Amino acid sequence: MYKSGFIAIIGRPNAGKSTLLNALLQEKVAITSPKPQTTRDNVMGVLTMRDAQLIFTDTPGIHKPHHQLGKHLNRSAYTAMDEADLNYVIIDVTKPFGRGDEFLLSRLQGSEVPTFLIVNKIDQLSREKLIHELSEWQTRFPFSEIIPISALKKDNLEQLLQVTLSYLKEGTQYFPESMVTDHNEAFQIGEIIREKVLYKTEEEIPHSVAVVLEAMESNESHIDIRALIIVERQSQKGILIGKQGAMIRSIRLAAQKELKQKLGKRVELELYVRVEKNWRNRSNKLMQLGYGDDE
Ligand SMILES: Nc1nc2c(ncn2[C@@H]2O[C@H](COP(=O)(O)OP(=O)(O)OP(=O)(O)O)[C@@H](O)[C@H]2O)c(=O)[nH]1
Ligand SMILES: [Mg+2]
Repeated sequence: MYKSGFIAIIGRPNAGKSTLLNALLQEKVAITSPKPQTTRDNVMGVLTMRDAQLIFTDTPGIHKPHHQLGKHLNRSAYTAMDEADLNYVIIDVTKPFGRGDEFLLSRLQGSEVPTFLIVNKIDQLSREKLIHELSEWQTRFPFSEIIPISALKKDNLEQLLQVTLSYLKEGTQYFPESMVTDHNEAFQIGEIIREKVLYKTEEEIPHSVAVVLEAMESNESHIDIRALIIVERQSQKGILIGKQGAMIRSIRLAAQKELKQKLGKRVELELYVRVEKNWRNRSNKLMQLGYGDDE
């Protein structure tokens, strides 16, 4: 019997959702970083097996929004959740249970699809503490399954897949075997550049940055890419460029290196920085950047 199903990966920011998606697919389709709210779009990842197809959707972390952008992020996660056959709620087990978790659980009340609790980052915890956390979580919500993993160390993922398969129903292969994600190359290139900004900058800058791919030209041996980095304030532009351009240069080199590996060609990357005041609260800007909503 061929099985298939849609699985939404949801949780609070920084829980390890995108790391889990990449680990399950054994391919990087979503960027990850230590900064919360790294993911801004739902990213689909298709895992095609001999007799099953699992279609995962990585989603932005659910949080209390302070901007239009934040509201859009939450809505993206809820949409994936509402369309799924199975939900993975992923938590960072090293963080104490709090109001954000309570809110997420309340949003799950009444859901008619099975919900797994994926207890992540177990590589950071002693066995005793883990056992304690697992028993606490058991009392908080009637999860269909509770599965401890380390997405980073790829620990217990086989078990997660086996249990997931046992919940999937008979279904067709929705996507061709060659399809791993729903986003095109341009999106992935912009995301890789944004990821380097997230790693190299601090405080409010990671949240204030958007990347737009302006031009891309390629031939057999190499590819020229021009991208614009948008920030919200002049002071952020200064930080991003750095002393004598040191910061932007280091972002460019890191992105170039990864892009070369990914695209298998020499990459010449040009980066510009522009200030767009308060873009995270301007719906026309959000639309332009692909963070708009239909409503
Ligand atoms: N130690 C440890 N770190 C992990 C594990 N999984 C993820 N991380 C780290 O946690 C941080 C956040 O990971 P992401 O995958 O970007 O988290 P996310 O849930 O997608 O975050 P948002 O997109 O912001 O909602 C990164 O620094 C990861 O390397 C794990 O199993 N163990
Ligand atoms: Mg993410």
